[in-house]
Amino acid sequence: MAGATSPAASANLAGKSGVRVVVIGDPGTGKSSLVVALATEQFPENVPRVMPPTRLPADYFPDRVPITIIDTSSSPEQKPKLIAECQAADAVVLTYACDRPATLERLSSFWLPELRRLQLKTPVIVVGCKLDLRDEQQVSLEQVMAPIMQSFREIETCIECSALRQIQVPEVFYYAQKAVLHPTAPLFDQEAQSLKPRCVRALKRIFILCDNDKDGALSDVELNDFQVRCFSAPLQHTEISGVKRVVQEKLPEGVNDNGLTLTGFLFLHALFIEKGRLETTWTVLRKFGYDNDIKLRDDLIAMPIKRAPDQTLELTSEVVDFLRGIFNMFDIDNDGALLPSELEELFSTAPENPWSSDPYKDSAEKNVLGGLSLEGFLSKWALMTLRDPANSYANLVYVGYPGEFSSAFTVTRKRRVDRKKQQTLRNVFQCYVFGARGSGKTSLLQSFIGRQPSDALPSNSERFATNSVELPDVCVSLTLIYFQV
Ligand SMILES: Nc1nc2c(ncn2[C@@H]2O[C@H](COP(=O)(O)OP(=O)(O)O)[C@@H](O)[C@H]2O)c(=O)[nH]1
Ligand SMILES: [Mg+2]
Repeated sequence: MAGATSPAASANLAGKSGVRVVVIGDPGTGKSSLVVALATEQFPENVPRVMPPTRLPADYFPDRVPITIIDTSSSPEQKPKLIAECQAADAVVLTYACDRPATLERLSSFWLPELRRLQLKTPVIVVGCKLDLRDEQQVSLEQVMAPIMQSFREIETCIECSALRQIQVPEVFYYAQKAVLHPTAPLFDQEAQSLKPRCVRALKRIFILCDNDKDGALSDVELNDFQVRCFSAPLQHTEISGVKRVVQEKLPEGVNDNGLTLTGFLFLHALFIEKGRLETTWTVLRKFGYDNDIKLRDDLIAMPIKRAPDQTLELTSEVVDFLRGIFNMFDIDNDGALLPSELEELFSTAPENPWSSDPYKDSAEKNVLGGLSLEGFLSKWALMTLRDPANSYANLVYVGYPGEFSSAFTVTRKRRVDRKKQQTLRNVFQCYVFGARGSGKTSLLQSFIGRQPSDALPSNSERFATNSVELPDVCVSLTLIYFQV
């Protein structure tokens, strides 16, 4: 489809029609000439002070995403416009002139701090213009830029170009587009020179999903299936052994008799990223449904179930069975409780442990070792489902639940109907007690848990109560959960 945005790219554009690049920098550094040279493939003898917005067609670069380039003026009266353009941009091209070292100095003394002051998260491409005028005796670009890139991590790439000689002009905007579509920051920690935790967690989940026989390694067949799924192209036998050889040379534990291990898989991705091949890792992540924050895309976890305000969602027995299964799988020491370390391992394929903060943190009883019982574990899932079904579903998927949203949750009957029939099918009840601090809310709820008569329970059910949770200031909530047994 001509002019269409590729699915991988559109997943990242969040509804926008293309990438917007703003070109900023000191006057006379060559901004406007750069824009004209790109659009016309010629060097303009005379350029207007500021070029009107320039649109590159979608097929200009292989990613098939249209680019709009915004030229700017750095005159004081244009400052509000400059700021507005920077705020609207997906990437910033920041220029200096190779023949004027003062303009290079101004990057760290003025421009980069100014962008920081605006609290922009946009990637920056630093461009040395007028490469044809560069003094050959000068130190290399790497030497000049290394300290600046060290202090300003928002710089994605630096490059030199000449609009006059048509050297590396399209490359400037290719890198700008690449920085938007395949950003480094979510994947790689430049300081530590390692994959970021969220990236590791997502890749671990992908690895496990591809390890069909669950032997902890990707065999040649599994590697090939992975390649076909992500890149729509099979791997040759020699390519597979080549990849494994590279890994094994650098990291012996990256490969074992069964194939590529998780360590090896992660090492490979770190290697791609270090070599600037970010699009490889991004393509893999996007194929498995991840967005730019390395979370599952909203449309994949959106609630397809319509419900009235007085209806809530509860776990189906299918999901409860699944959760019992993973509870037992991660209860390594088989003591009927998940220790904090076992729970961390269970959620190690999710972006983070969803229960590490309130209101889930202390919402279920723990044993003396800090272990969470099956009852407490299920209660937390029920509580999360009650409060935030999309997040609950996302976490089910992260920990390996293969089913659809609609098989994970059921909608309770409307309260109105319950009242008329004087009977409820609900298994989860949440009550709130309001009152001033210290007036006895928590003790009231605690004694309620102890005293509730068992004949009030639905037949054939176990009752679990999450601990009461202090909500801001004047409210305490208690969740009572019944599971059919
Ligand atoms: N030699 C050389 N001169 C250039 C190049 N690019 C721009 N210039 C010249 O530098 C001056 C300033 O360029 P301009 O595009 O107006 O800079 P702006 O103020 O940043 O937009 C003009 O005289 C251009 O002809 C280049 O690549 N090589
Ligand atoms: Mg100009």
